[in-house]
Amino acid sequence: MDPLDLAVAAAQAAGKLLRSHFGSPLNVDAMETHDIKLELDVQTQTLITQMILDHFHDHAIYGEEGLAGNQSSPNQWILDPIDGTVNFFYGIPHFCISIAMREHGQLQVGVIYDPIRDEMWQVRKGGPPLLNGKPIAASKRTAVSDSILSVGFSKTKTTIDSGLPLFADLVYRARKCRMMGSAALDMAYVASGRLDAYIEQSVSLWDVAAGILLVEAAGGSVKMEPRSDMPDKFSVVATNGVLQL
Ligand code: LIP
Repeated sequence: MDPLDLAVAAAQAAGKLLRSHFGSPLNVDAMETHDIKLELDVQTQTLITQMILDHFHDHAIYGEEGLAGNQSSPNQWILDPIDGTVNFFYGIPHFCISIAMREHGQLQVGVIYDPIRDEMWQVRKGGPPLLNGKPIAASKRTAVSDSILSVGFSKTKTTIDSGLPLFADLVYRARKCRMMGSAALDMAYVASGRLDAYIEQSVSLWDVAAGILLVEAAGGSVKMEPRSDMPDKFSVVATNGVLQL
């Protein structure tokens, strides 16, 4: 099976599971100051993992809810089963499934699926970025004063402290600043021209992997800097490619 078609099928199956639980009582695995971990996060990753390893027995899975498969494989799937888990828990219909695959470290396919709005973003390396089968492109706005931006604060006092000064600066300069709670959807919105930029001080690769391929294919640009103080965490600045931040 073609990896992109498999990623789309897995995202649709996961989306069906999430829709069936959305708005219902949920089993909470962990309730933290600025984060919530649901049993459904693990259940959904297990569903996606099973579908992938059924087709590609020897591939590696790297997901928010853990590792699976052959970790020394050059083919690695990067999964966020529910991006926007806190939104999901509170019944806010703004969350998604994010699936990416990379070969020898090079991103090859990316899928982001919003199961409530039934919006499926997909992209293959070198191919057109698509939303529900139609080509998309990043916006052309250059002036921050004309722009709408999304700023994320992540989950810790440290990341909030480091994000506040940036937010305090941009909120006066941009037309509007939003805080939407899903890094992957923020990236998809930049790729679709709905947002002109998305900035966050601390994300994991699974939050943004599919979005990186999508934003770059849509004419935008993504800067990822590893955080020296947090292993496997990155600061990210994704823009339409022309915005003068
Ligand atoms: C979320 C990100 C969001 C960030 C949250 C959290 P999760 O991912 O999408 O941008 O602000 O703190 O990291 O935990 O819902 O997969």
